[in-house]
Amino acid sequence: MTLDKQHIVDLNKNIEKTHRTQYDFTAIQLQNKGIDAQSIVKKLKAFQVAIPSWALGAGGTRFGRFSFGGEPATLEQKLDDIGILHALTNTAGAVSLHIPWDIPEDYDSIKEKAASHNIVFDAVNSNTFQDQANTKESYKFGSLSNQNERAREQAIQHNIDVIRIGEKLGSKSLTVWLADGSSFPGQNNFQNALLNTQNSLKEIYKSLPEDWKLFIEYKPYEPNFYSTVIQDWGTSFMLANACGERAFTLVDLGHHLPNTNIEQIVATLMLKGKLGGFHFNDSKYGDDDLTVGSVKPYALFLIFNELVYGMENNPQNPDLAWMIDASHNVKDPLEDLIQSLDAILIAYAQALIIDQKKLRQAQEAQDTVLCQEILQDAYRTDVRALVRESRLQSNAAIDPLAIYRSLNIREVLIKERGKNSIASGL
Ligand code: RM4
Ligand code: MN
Ligand code: MN
Repeated sequence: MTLDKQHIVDLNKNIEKTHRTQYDFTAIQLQNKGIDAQSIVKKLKAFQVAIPSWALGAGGTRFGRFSFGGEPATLEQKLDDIGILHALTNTAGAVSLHIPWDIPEDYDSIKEKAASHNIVFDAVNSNTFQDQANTKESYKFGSLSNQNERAREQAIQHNIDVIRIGEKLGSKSLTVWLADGSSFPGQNNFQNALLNTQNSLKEIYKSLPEDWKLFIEYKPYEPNFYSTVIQDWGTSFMLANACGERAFTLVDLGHHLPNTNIEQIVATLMLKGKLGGFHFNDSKYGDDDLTVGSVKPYALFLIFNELVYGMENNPQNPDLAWMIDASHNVKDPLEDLIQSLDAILIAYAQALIIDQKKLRQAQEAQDTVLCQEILQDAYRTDVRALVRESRLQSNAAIDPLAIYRSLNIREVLIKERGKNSIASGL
């Protein structure tokens, strides 16, 4: 199904008046602080987040997978789902493909379909955490780090194949996330595993087109529970440096041990010009892949503060590849993604209204109380009207979730695709 933009514009009329009152109030509040609301709205309108092709279906828990109706069974249908999200929010203008879950059969028609929804192809993701059909070597004991040279070669070749697929679609970056590690002490030689990984990544890097970037993701544990080869940002940073200037670290919010200061990691990487990609989600314990902002919204705001600071002050750092990396086991994925996109823009807007000059002065005066006041004043400002205004100005939905529900989109998709369609993914 394709959403008619005019339909959204018409439905907006029902709440436009209420919205206008709220927006005017917010704009005056901000004006009193010397902030131009329109300039924030402009930045919100430009912010685009890639939707991963594996997030449109039901995610599997470790113990089961609970389907819901109308899941997209083909890549075309996944693009249609992102098209719905983009029409409603104007924030989902990109897709990130996982290979081999989503290898296009007909490149031209896939490109046409994406273009019809105004969607571009962002980073392509390789997958060496599962054995693929028709491959000789197993990744049970690792891929790029495997002691078996043939398994390493196969994994390197897979990454090169993924680059070639991405080239045909207009992608400009490859994301590598490895499940490699060990579950028991003594199982692996740490140094060999790290060296193998470094050499393998350098091989992949050699095949990277000139205008491409390589993103190296890290994660402390899972699926291995004793050690992970690329366990933290430092290891990723070291490997990115070993590869070269087009290799970067990728931060996934769920890939940290509880209470890690992620905002400080962001600041360090951006200062060094080495933060390349960013995966949004939320978590209580680990790689929980929950809706963005659902558990720790203040932490998200503090992270955005560093991202905004870096985007404004670190020209040495490239533009970031933003993506939502979430899994939807309980909610309708489209509703969940609408909530995530909203939470991202809210945190971004809150970070944009921090008075950086005043904060700097307070820091210099060593006035800790005032520093906290400045941050929390921004966090406690209701910026939702700015986010809504950014959507209204883009002919997207003032309230995307309400329109999604009022149009019964899930029911329409079930009618189109059936109750039992299954999306590829985990
Ligand atoms: C991993 C990691 C990767 C994603 C896979 C599906 O935990 O976050 O980015 O590609 O999950
Ligand atoms: Mn991720
Ligand atoms: Mn993850």
